[in-house]
Amino acid sequence: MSRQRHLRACHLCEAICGLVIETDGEQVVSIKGDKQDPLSRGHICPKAVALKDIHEDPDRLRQPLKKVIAANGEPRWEEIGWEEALDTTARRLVEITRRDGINALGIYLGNPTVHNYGMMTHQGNLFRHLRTNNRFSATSVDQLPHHLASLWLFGHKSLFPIPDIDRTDYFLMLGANPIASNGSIWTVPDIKKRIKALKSRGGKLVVIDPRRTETAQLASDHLFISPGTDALFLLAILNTIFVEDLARPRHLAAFTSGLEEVALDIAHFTPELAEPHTGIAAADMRRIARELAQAENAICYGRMGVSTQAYGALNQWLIQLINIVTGNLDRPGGSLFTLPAVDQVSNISPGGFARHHSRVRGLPEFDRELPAAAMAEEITTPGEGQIRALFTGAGNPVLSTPNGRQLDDALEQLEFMVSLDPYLNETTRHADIILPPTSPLEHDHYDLGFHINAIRNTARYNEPVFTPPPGSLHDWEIFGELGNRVATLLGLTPQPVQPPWQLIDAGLQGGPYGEQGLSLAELRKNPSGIDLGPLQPQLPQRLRTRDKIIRCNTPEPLADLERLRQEFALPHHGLLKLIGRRHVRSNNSWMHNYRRLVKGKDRCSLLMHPQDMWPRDIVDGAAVTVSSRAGSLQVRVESCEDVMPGVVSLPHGWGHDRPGIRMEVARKHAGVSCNDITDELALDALSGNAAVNGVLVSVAPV
Ligand SMILES: Nc1nc2c(c(=O)[nH]1)N[C@H]1C(S)=C(S)[C@@H](COP(=O)(O)OP(=O)(O)OC[C@H]3O[C@@H](n4cnc5c(=O)[nH]c(N)nc54)[C@H](O)[C@@H]3O)O[C@H]1N2
Ligand SMILES: Nc1nc2c(c(=O)[nH]1)N[C@H]1C(S)=C(S)[C@@H](COP(=O)(O)OP(=O)(O)OC[C@H]3O[C@@H](n4cnc5c(=O)[nH]c(N)nc54)[C@H](O)[C@@H]3O)O[C@H]1N2
Ligand code: SF4
Ligand SMILES: [Mo]
Repeated sequence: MSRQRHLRACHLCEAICGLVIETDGEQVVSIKGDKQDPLSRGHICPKAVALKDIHEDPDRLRQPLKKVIAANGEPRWEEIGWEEALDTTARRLVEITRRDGINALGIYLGNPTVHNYGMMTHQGNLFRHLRTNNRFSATSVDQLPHHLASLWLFGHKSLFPIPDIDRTDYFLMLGANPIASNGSIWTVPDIKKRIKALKSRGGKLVVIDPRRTETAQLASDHLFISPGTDALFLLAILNTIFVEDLARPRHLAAFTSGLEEVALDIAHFTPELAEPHTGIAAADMRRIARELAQAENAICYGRMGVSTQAYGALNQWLIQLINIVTGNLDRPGGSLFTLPAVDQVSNISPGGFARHHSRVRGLPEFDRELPAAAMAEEITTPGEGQIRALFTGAGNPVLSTPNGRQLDDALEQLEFMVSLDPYLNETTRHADIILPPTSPLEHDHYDLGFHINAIRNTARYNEPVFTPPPGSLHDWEIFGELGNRVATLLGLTPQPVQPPWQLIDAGLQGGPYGEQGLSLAELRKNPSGIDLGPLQPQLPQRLRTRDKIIRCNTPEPLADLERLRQEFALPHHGLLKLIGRRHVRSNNSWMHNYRRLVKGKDRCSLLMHPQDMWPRDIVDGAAVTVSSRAGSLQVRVESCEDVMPGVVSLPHGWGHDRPGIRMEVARKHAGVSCNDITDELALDALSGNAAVNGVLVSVAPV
């Protein structure tokens, strides 16, 4: 019998569930939840089993590919050896940056980077030699506003207050659908059970969302909100708390300043002002403000829907101010900071904002990265600093960034592109070289990215399930190899590349639990993970601000109020607003190649309220054209009373029928890419984050 039982955390989403994986030789026999995991307690979702499919997928690349242009001009891919792939990549990157300057290199890193700890620890091995200003990542189509709010208020981009759902009485949730997403900037496996527990102990969950989502259906109360108007709602809540004298910062008062100024500056933003724009009655806003402020413990939390929209940074800042004035920050049953075993807050830079700007549109950097919405124009606009070579790693920006069609075209203009990715997909088809790493089950795992956002302090390390095939390289090894080649070409001395687990071991031993003996050896002995206890109040010590004070009167969002005031003084545009949606059997753009996840009814449809269909002569199931400033697409409409009238919803990450991709299952379930019509000019002007929600569109029968 070669049957073996392996313990491994799932890295596919932020819930980091513990898994028990049974194998027989090279085959995965079963994948189940690990009941011993102190965080996930046995929970898994349908994606966990897809780890087997990823591992076994015949389309997953196992060998580097090089693009060769045939005599008829058609591209063809040739498998090449690692030496040639790495040598060519290093040589081309150095040649182009020597000739045109360092900013001729663009870098885009996608979401799986943060789910793969070796990519986090080792990207610097390459990029410290290539310090370009043209760095981009999925951050600016996602959580950039959260980082800014944390930087401004708490002094570090990664100090995220985590909703303590298991101990709260009242939960106000905006623009999040954890039943589908399994939580985000909030590692909360088994959310359904936790919501049910909250309700059965008499607590309340109130969801504010333009769609009656799977989460909204479980909530005590759901209110539709018109996309992009949350800032008015949040201001009305905060304003009511001040006006009705409900503010009670409790222990936070001792190290918080500037609230009086905020109260004055927002006095104009009443529930009556918000009502016609949000679609929520002023009386409901007052009621929610009172309930939130008077609950013993309460949480205000907002995610993608309030982050990737025109007022993302203002929203995230307002959410934290609400948690502060109600005294619910740093309080059990409110939102607390974690104390992870490897403490990113102590190990990485706090981040900075607007220290330089993008060349073409003058958009601000955050944490040395520029908004992804500016990538295409930085490739196509001639002049000094134009991107001529691009490195993409674990990203699919053609499907995931606004106006992806424009980027799709722009990538063809590059002189050289290399992609660190296991698939030949919509983005990597433009590369000259694709470098495929080992499969997830072939490398070890420590969740450097998500223990920091978890509802309980825990730590878990797991060995690889399978031995990597001879000659294959992990993502971190590829970074190490490329880094050393680039260093040599630049006349520097190559450095030995330490495996990432050594860095984790050092991080554990030097971390907050190191003195109690936490080390990699301890984690190896406890492969289901070690429980480090519930989240604890840690303020003001945990703050990284000057003098350990939370300064609430942050100039940038306060100045942004003027933009809000002006926008909502304009007459209504009469267009529909496009929002996204997530499904538990999907994961952004890259998990559509596994039969068990895509089978069944086609999920890439446009949800539309019947009230919006009749006047346009649109019937259920019809093909419609959806148009925006950026472009148009055709898709099947699905009549749905769960979206707010005036709103249409289309998931992102589809559109797999482009020529030249090698993902056969995905191609058969192609769908359309929502980001063909999102707009690279639609941004949160304050942060530079893409506004992929609330895009103005018109819809007509085909
Ligand atoms: N199954 C699955 N899980 C995932 C992912 C996935 O693709 N599939 N992706 C992962 C990633 S990368 C992330 S970042 C997280 C995201 O995690 P979540 O933010 O929890 O997930 P979303 O489903 O994007 O939820 C956004 C919600 O905002 C609503 N919304 C849209 N516009 C507005 C608005 O203007 N105002 C308000 N109030 N609401 C609005 C939408 O209707 C939607 O319900 O999920 C992660 N988990
Ligand atoms: N309209 C709209 N657009 C959105 C969103 C939305 O809600 N609506 N959501 C946004 C959000 S939250 C995010 S995070 C972004 C995601 O945007 P991206 O990160 O750009 O895209 P993904 O779809 O996650 O693509 C991941 C890529 O990584 C590869 N990959 C997977 N695992 C590994 C690995 O271990 N190593 C390497 N080297 N590669 C790997 C996959 O093959 C795939 O090519 O999309 C954003 N775009
Ligand atoms: S919820 Fe997320 S972490 Fe848990 S099994 Fe599903 S994909 Fe994996
Ligand atoms: Mo994301």
